[in-house]
Amino acid sequence: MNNLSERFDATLLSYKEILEQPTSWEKTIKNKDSYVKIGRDFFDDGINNKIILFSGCGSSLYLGEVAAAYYRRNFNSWALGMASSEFLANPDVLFHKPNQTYFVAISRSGETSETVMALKKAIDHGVKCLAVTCTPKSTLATLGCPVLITESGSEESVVMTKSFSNMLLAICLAMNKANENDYDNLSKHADAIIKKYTNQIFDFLDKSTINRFIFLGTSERFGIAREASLKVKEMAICDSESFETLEYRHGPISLVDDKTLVSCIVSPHFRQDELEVLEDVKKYGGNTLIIHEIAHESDISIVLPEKCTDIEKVLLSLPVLHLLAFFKAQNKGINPDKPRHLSQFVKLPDNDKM
Ligand code: F1P
Repeated sequence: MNNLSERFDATLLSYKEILEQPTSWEKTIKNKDSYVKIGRDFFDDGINNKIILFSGCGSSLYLGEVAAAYYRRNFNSWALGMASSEFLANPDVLFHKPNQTYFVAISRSGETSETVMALKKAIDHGVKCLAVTCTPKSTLATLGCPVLITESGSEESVVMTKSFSNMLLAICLAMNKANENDYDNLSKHADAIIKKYTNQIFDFLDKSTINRFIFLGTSERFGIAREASLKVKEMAICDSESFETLEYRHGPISLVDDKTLVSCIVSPHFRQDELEVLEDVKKYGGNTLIIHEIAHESDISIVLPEKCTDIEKVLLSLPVLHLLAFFKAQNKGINPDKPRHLSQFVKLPDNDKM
């Protein structure tokens, strides 16, 4: 990676935080027992047919969507990720069954107005709640419900990268569906993937004139696609969208041209159908990036270790997608540490009144 670091600013904070993911994950995994303890009382407390609503804003919303899909898969029970503002606009609709509804509020800062207010509303409605944050002394963490704290995910950048993956990891650990040795090699794999693909991603963006980014995925991977799309907007100020993979054919594919990059985080549960969408993209002259455990014909093929569990593969897809957004920013001469119009969290003007 040495000569590459002469071609972009490797001293940037967001780059440092993207690369810190493997070591920070190790720290989060070491806290497994404390997460499992909190998670047992919440996710696995023996109450059947409950509905879990994950709430957040921006990246934390997409993280909630990934967590909800992971919960649905593992508990055969219903869960949804929703924007915190929905709970402010429709509290009586969403909390109409307080005995069956559980609520998870996710926020890196623990200060985002909508998420703090949504948690207060859930508590007021008598719903069982859990908070997830990287900031132990935040408002969210001190409202009185149990809290999953992921301090190793805390970051200085405005744009969320390692906070997302570490909070996701903590939530998955809290659900306690892993086998004894799962996650043991996760950090090593992440390091290897970053080392293997950094140059390739940089070179591809350097040589091409991509100006439209599309991210596709299903279930957990759809939440990742939404997050990857947000990274490109925030870091590189570039048009980007995300879709459930097969939805892409229902209209949006009409925009594909040689300046379009369609990235798909391919699911082992839906591989063939997703790969066929990418073949269509190629047919219409677009570029493709495939993240999967088997190498496939594409402009960039990121191969994940086959032996990892499904959620490990989901986590391993994040650093390369972060790098894609980061390098596009560098390629456009934009500083991703100073994203336009954005701050670490959004505080509404009437925050204190609510
Ligand atoms: C959520 C968030 C970020 C976003 C931003 C404003 O923050 O929406 O995802 O990048 O600039 O805040 P939080 O609630 O997770 O702290």
